[in-house]
Amino acid sequence: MSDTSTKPLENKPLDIRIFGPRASGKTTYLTTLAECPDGLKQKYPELQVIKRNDETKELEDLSKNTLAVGSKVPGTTYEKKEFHNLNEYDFVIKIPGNKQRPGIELELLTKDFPGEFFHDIPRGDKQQDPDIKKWIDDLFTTDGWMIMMTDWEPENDLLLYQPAFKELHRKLSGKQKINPKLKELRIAVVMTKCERGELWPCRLDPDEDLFAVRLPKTYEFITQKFTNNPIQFFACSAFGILGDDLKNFDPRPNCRFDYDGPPEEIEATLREPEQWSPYGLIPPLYWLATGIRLEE
Ligand SMILES: Nc1nc2c(ncn2[C@@H]2O[C@H](COP(=O)(O)OP(=O)(O)OP(=O)(O)O)[C@@H](O)[C@H]2O)c(=O)[nH]1
Ligand SMILES: [Mg+2]
Repeated sequence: MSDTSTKPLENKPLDIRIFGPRASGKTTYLTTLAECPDGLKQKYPELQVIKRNDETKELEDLSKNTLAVGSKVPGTTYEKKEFHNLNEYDFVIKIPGNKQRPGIELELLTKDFPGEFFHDIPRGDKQQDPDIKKWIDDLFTTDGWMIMMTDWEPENDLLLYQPAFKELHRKLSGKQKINPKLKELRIAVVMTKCERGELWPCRLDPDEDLFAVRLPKTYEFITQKFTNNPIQFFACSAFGILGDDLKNFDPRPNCRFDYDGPPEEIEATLREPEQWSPYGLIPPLYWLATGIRLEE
């Protein structure tokens, strides 16, 4: 018999930061989580996503007005002076257990940074704006990071991603000398938009088949240097494919591209909102909370 009960994880909420380059799908991820479309519930029967504050409830409204009707969420505004006004989301997520995994009830606190923040990280202490430094310092007050990337610009492997991880590693190592508890900070590195045809077959082994191949320098740096912290690689797609259960199998991406220009300006929307079945949204959260990796 499978055990579908959920147990509160700890008294302490899981406080994480979601960051990554522009248009990597951070806000869409959170909006999809808030919406919890039927396709997600089919994968996790009895999954409950409770929105605990107004900002989180607004995410669900955002979904109803955008993703669920086939348009996209707006980019997150980049206003450095607004640090204290970044939205703070508060969810309770009840993930049912089964034979393979214990059910958990997880309170998730999170902030969603605008992508420009990630592009500022490699500039390092000396060149960073004092307002950006506040955002960087905030990263080290948390339990975990979800770093979201897409590989639409492979040259960014050396120009952006690896330098950003170098700077994060430098800061983290320095801070760990003063605060060894920071060695417990978990880092989930997530390849988003993996419904794309060339990525979809690789989603099951994202380390070897996505990161090592698409972002080799970044992958090499992370695996060789981030040895003090638990770090794992994931693949997800907020949109998913048109039919990923055996009865209605249809491997075409549930995605429509509306502009054939630079990657950050490509507007992707759900092709069939009625068939919305996100992939891989829960495993990074479950791992950040428990250290246990779910396969979906
Ligand atoms: N194909 C595909 N496109 C996606 C997916 N998730 C988001 N997008 C699209 O990617 C673009 C950027 O999504 P956002 O969620 O705004 O990205 P972001 O990381 O929050 O961007 P910033 O706030 O500008 O940093 C939009 O056109 C989305 O519709 C996905 O799973 N698949
Ligand atoms: Mg955003």
